[in-house]
Amino acid sequence: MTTGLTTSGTTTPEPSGSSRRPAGRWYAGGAVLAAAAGAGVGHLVAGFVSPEASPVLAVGSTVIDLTPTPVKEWAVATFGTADKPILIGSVAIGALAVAGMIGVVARTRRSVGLALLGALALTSALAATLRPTSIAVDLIPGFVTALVGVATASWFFGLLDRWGATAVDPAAGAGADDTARGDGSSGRRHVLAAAAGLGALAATAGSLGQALSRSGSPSTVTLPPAAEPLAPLPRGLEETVRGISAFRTPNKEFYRIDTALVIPRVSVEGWKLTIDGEVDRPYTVTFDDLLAMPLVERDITLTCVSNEVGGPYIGGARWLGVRTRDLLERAGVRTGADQILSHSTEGMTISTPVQALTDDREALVAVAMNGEPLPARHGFPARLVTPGLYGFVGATKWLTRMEATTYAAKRAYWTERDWATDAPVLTQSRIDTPRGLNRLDAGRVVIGGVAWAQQRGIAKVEVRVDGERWQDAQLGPDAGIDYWRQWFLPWDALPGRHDLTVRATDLNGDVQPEGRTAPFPEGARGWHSIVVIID
Ligand SMILES: Nc1nc2c(c(=O)[nH]1)N[C@H]1C(S)=C(S)[C@@H](COP(=O)(O)O)O[C@H]1N2
Ligand SMILES: [Mo]
Repeated sequence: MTTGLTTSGTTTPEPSGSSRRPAGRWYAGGAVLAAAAGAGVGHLVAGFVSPEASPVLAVGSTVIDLTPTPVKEWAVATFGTADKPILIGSVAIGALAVAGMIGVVARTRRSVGLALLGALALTSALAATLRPTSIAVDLIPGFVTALVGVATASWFFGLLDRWGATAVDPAAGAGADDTARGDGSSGRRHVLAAAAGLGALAATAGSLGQALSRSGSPSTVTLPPAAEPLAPLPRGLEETVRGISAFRTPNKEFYRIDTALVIPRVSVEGWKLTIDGEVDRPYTVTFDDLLAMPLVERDITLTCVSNEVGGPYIGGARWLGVRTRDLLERAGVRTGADQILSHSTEGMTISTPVQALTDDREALVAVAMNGEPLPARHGFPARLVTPGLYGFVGATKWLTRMEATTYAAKRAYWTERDWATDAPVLTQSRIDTPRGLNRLDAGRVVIGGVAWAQQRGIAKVEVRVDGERWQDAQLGPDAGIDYWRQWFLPWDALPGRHDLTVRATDLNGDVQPEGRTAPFPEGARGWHSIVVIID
């Protein structure tokens, strides 16, 4: 009689022979490897059916969707663009840790453990279907993960059990020094080989899946020239003022903000843009149809509403695209519709006033950025660019549908998360050089930066050193009211600690307000101020 069978009902009797099983850590390790193998194969399958539905990514995306806005803001502010790798890493480590604990359970309660492991994997299928963008096939990677995870775990646990049964005292030493016993040592070798196999399966399947979801499109498209080309952008101040933002932001340095954990890889062949909803003549165009429409060039500065005063989420580019006005006129937006709800291939929804997409500002469905097809991360093959509005209400990437509707009838992704419904870009200015807290030598220092007030234009930029009077900065070249202005002011710096502050005035004569507001819900206000130390 084992003690397990003689104890009272409060303890569940262990299955016979359980005391001869290897220690719990072997089961924990096996469960971790099985979970990794499951996730790896799930990731590979997702590469074929739906990259977004990869188990870890699906959970990560759902975490993003469910995260309260202030926490999201904090994550962007703290981790910048590293926020996504950090999130993916945390989800993966968390899931593997849970799998490890389940492994310990599975040592004595096999079916409970396997069921828990399956449930863990199925949360990723659940997460994938909870996404606003989900499609039926999104269930597949999670199910495959569960299937492979449970099957390999059950197989591996079986090896452990058998090893335990054949070794003389595996529970004590987990078979550590049973080399003298033929059975025990071959059991141990079996187990280690199986573990290595599971690890290899996880790594190979995972990296194949990664390669698959990366492969896709851009590069191959050739774009026709603009029907209305612009003169080349004037030379910017960056050639003379060191440290100032380039007048035109190179694509590689352009900020990226979106909720996509994997950059959608959209192939032009399959891509379509549909214009429907409250319109008289709904229609759908292919990429070639779009390129056959008159293409115009526009210099537009794009800004994120989450940009803090002095922050980096802004860039200026020359966009090539079709006027949204032309596209919407062809469909005939009905009176009464006040919102265009744009949809992206990965399910984002962004609301833009019909007014902003049909008036003289000439918003675009852009296909090129700075002379190249849109990079995948910036919305290939087509995106919305609306001058004067923050990106979250006018710059839908991976655009695939523009639905005419009303603000009363439909709410967009960010609106549901309490951001402003309509958000014109606020006048702002930023000191790029010197950098805050820099130490500099006394003498001539050039203070420089950028200022923007899309749709209104910059009239004046002023700089204040400590408590002195405001001095007018010199403005750089002008590329229109929708584009930022560079500015600079030479300064004879004396030793000591100095506060430098900048403020801009728009062409309406409105001075940028001093009082700070947080980016949420409609953009940050306030003057950018830095401290420099002069030696
Ligand atoms: N599909 C999609 N489009 C999107 C977003 C997104 O999350 N998904 N984010 C928007 C936001 S908040 C901004 S600021 C701009 C940023 O564009 P960029 O990444 O090209 O700079 O894209 C907008 N378009
Ligand atoms: Mo944004």
